[in-house]
Amino acid sequence: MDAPDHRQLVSLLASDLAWLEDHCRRQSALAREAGQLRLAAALVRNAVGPFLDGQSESPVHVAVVGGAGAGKSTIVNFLVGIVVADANPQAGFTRHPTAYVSATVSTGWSGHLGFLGPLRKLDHPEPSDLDQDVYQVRRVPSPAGPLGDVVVWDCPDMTTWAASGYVPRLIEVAALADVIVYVASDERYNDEVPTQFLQLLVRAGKAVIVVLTKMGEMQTGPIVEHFEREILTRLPKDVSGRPAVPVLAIPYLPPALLADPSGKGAAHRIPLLNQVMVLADPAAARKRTVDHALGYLSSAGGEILDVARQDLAAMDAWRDVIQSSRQQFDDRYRNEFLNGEGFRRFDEARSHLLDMLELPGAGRAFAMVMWGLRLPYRAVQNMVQKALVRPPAVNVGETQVLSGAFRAWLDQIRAEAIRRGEAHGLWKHISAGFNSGLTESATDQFQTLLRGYQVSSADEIEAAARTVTAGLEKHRAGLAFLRGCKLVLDVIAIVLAFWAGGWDWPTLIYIPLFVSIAHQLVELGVRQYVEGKRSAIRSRKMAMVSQAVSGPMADWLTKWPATGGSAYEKLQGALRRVPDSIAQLKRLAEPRLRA
Ligand SMILES: Nc1nc2c(ncn2[C@@H]2O[C@H](COP(=O)(O)OP(=O)(O)OP(=O)(O)O)[C@@H](O)[C@H]2O)c(=O)[nH]1
Ligand SMILES: [Mg+2]
Repeated sequence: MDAPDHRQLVSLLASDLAWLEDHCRRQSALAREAGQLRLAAALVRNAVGPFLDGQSESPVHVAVVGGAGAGKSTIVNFLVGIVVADANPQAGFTRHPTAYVSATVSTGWSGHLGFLGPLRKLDHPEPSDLDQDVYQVRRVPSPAGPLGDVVVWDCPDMTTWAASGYVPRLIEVAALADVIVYVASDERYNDEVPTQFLQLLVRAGKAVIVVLTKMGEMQTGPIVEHFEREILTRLPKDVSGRPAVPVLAIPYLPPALLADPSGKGAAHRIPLLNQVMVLADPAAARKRTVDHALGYLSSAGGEILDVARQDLAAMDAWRDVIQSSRQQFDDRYRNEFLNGEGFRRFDEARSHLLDMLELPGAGRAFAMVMWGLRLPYRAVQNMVQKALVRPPAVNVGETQVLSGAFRAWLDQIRAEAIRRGEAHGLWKHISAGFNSGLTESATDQFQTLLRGYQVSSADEIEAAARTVTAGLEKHRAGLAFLRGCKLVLDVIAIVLAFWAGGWDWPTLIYIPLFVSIAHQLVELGVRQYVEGKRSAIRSRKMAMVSQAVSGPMADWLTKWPATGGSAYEKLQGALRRVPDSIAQLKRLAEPRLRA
């Protein structure tokens, strides 16, 4: 295993999760999700990172958590065996985590990089109501009883997810813990927020023991049963299926028992210790912690990232707005330019093609005669054309149409961003962008795309017009064949004229008439062929504008909110990296976990 490699991964993943947590904390509705992200980041920093670094599997960490005034500090004293923690009637008294370790246990684990995230280690004892992002490690005289190589953590309460100050302090230690002792008092054991927290811990694969406190002696049975029915049955299944969560009850004890946990209180202490010892075997506990943490991170990866669902939905909505307005841009180009554009270059190509079909060399005289015979026909044709065809409407230039359509496009999305401003921060970000240079940079981008398009477009039209005649210019045999056909048609026309008129004067009328009809047929064929090419170039131009202008422009606009170091850029980066980093960490840990 490459050390710097996994350290980089751990810190990248932890900082991505921390960024997402911060992003959630700014949206009050996402306080619970923020807690979830904090737990995920803390699992990475406090459990997975030290394990990959080869940290020793002991001491095992036991964290005592629960609602305010539930009796956590009291339970800590029972675990340690002597009164060490400040149990205080004021609910919410304990404000930062304190670790209790016996004098013989090493405290090297607290030196690990990133340990407990933002919490600073106090170097001398302070009262447990010090309300700061700190933790302390207190040495206690060798505990009375079997709890040797264990660190017992007294934690602040869990009463609201939104308590941005001290809830993260609790979550840091909960993530570190190999065993969690969840304390709930008789009156408050089904409070919503602590129960949600319990659910999250179980979901994250923590080994949990529930201790219900302060009920009357007679109430222990019914309360345990009620808790199991109401709370435990609603717990989520963790990665290894439904966890066995043992539930103990410690009734309301007289002060004398509280003051002497390992003596007078031993009857209540021993069953608790037994449960903890089952789960705190160093050989299994740490691997279980890390294995379950990685299992949780990979299976809940999507759920964790769900916090960004509103952002992603807003980005999808933005993309949809861009796509539909892009469609309007394309439609406007088609209606205002393409449909009215004649591509006159194709008219030239058509007359050139007709000229080519005339006989060359010695046949020239015959062609001239035919041309002469068609004089009346041409005169009539010119007259009809003049009478029927309206002068072509002035077609607005292509660049002008494209630029106008682009301005309309920007106006439309700007109006949309203003209209949706209240729906999500993304729209505000876009509106603000329009006030600070988005129009200008989008226009620059459009001009660049337009120039690229114009260069290739001119070439494209010329090339398409050339193909009208180029094929025949190359294939002389084909051209000769077509000329032959035209000659045959003319000859047939003349023969038909004689057949119809005989050697009489009507033949003099039939000959120019039939010859003109034959020529009209040829012209029709040529027109058909050239019109096919003309409509092909229309479709081709539409495709080119779509590919070279509106498509890339739409991409640019779609991506704009996630560029320039914006929050959306970071969000996208984090969302992309997180699942990947989790998978890599899992691969790195796998061999050691199975060893
Ligand atoms: N008499 C008696 N008092 C108890 C018992 N359990 C807890 N208490 C008292 O209840 C109060 C709160 O207990 P703590 O252990 O401080 O509770 P906590 O969960 O640590 O509370 P915070 O740190 O304030 O969240 C303290 O005054 C304890 O002495 C008990 O079984 N009997
Ligand atoms: Mg306390």
